[in-house]
Amino acid sequence: MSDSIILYHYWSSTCSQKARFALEEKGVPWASRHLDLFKFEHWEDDYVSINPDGMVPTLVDGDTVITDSNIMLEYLDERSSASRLSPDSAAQRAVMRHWMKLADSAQKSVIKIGYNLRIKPRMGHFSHEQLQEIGRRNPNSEFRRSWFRKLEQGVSQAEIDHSYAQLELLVDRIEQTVSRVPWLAGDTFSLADIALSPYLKRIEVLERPEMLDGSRRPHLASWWHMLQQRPAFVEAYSFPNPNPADPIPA
Ligand SMILES: N[C@@H](CCC(=O)N[C@@H](CS)C(=O)NCC(=O)O)C(=O)O
Repeated sequence: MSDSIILYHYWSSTCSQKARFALEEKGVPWASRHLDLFKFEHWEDDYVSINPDGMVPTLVDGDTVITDSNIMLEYLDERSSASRLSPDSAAQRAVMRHWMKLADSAQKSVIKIGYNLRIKPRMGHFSHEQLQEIGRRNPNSEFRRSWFRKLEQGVSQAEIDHSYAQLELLVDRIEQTVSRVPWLAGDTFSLADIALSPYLKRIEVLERPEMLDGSRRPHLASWWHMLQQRPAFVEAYSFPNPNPADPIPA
């Protein structure tokens, strides 16, 4: 095992945020390898040789390479027994994993909604032809097809509305849960809270932040407040944006 874990990540990628949050909660020293997704550094050969999908994050721990953020969370928690982030009971761990799956669905929703708001403006200085050229470097044929579909057709209002409806279901489910127990998987803070946190943070900067208002969802609002007070949250989410010219500040 190497001295330090290496995390390849992007400052505002939701999956990177949850990986950083878990690293900080576990108190694990880690070395940052920041990849600028809008300089397409994640599609360069060296990186693709460790993550064939050309996605962030990737966690490298000696010979162990993990390319999925939920799996990173479980790996980090099992790797050391300090500050356990999984409940003791099998039943509560099942609940925790269910929330982690819901976090993956939330990621799909925020990516759809964020395309016009956050992705397109960051690529605005490229011509259409340049973007077509760049897109051909995407190493995963399925993701490449989806990248080109969005480039050529954009994301429709119907898809955006559907994604917001999915997020509404999610925040309702959170509201119901944390009206009964303090944390998503029960009595203790867990990987479930970590996994959902980037999607709440992202909702704040999309077009319907009122979804999180205490007047609408009081229990969710106090859970979200409590989550953001954690020193590990503050550290993970304050990773600086290395690009001062980025048109999207948060
Ligand atoms: N299942 C992966 C998904 C990773 C993922 O979707 N990463 C996004 C950033 S959050 C990415 O690298 N996007 C770059 C691209 O699509 O080109 C995980 O949970 O780590």
